[in-house]
Amino acid sequence: MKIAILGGDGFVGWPTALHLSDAGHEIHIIDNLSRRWIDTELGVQSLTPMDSIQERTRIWHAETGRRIHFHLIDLARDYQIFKSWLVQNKPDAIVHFAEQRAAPYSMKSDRHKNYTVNNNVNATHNVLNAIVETGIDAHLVHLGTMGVYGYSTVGAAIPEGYLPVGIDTMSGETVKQDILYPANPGSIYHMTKCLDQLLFQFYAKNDGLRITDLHQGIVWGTHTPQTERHPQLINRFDYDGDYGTVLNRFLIQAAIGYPLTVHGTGGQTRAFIHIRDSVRCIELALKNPPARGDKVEIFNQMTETHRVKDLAELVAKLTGAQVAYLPNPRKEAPENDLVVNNEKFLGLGLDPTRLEDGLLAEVVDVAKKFSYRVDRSRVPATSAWTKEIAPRINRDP
Ligand code: UPG
Repeated sequence: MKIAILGGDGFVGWPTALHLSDAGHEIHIIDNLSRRWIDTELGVQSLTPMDSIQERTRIWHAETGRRIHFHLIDLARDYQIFKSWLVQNKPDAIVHFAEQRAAPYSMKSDRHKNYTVNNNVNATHNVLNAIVETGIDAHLVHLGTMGVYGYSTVGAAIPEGYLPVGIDTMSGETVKQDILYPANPGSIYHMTKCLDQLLFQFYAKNDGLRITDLHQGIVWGTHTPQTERHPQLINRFDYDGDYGTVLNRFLIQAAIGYPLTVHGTGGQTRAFIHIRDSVRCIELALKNPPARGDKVEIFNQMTETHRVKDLAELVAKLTGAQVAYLPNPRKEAPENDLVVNNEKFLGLGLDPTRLEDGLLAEVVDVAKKFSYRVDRSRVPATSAWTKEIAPRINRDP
């Protein structure tokens, strides 16, 4: 297949590009390199030393003989350029990662809220609009989030996208209907992914677009077999208070002797997936497109659930790190249960990497190896969800 990877320079986009290139597909990365600009804005850098995208693709070609093409396009702004690109290249599939993906970054200030909404919603709408306008028959695979469901304690498993409900009619009958699971975002970033869902529903219904939305859990790890082929193919690894996700943050904190930053009681239960499984799931989704006229296909892209507190204790046990229970900078339920249905990917053959299989190797290989690159002052979470929460954040555990 000829596949366009929008946001192919990012944390999940880059290993996906390599994985799909390795599997024999023709890969075109479209990216505005915004993630690199945000590093500059925040004054942080990836834990792992990352080369330019051009250098990365050059090394991949030298290693494998395969080419990955790079196109500098801003999807939220350069609609006409993207449309022309589609007409010229006619990809069979488009994988869409091109969104600002950090909840804390999206909550930093009014400017960051506006940026996240404008960037994410425009990018998604421009992609859908351009597919219809150019008439290309590309399957769109979007990286969504488990965060669209929210984390309320209803005590029932979260289905894959759609909730079967019975609606009582005026004539006293009960009509069965599948509705989109009620959206319950916990940040401006997560809210943009809820808005994306509605855009997908409309374009699938109105224009018959073939769309798959992947509701992904929190990714941990950094390597895939392809990124390990050469030091310059290494994936990025974020540890800072805005972009670092919880388990990767705990791993690097343990490596530098920084108390593990648990928000509140750590009773929050979340869904997780290893980066290796994430790229495999995207390949499985590409191989199993919905038919034209079908409803949006939704998968829950996660493999296990854990409480934040249990993860901290596990990392502490493995490494001897201290655990710090800090005031929570976020507005979220202090405790929740979470049961997620992920039968579809398991049914398609996904064999998950379990936390207990890979955790220690990641600590040793990545966190310890590159710990000399950590700026400790960037570890605390400084982005508060509300003005009332801001003064309560303890910046130095
Ligand atoms: N948390 C801590 N300590 C930390 C960081 C986070 O206790 O140092 C808590 C946080 O309060 C939350 C949970 O851990 O309860 C998860 O936070 P985080 O790992 O930052 O995940 P999300 O904010 O849910 O976002 C990540 C990705 C996002 C993706 C989502 C998938 O950034 O792109 O959509 O995971 O669920």
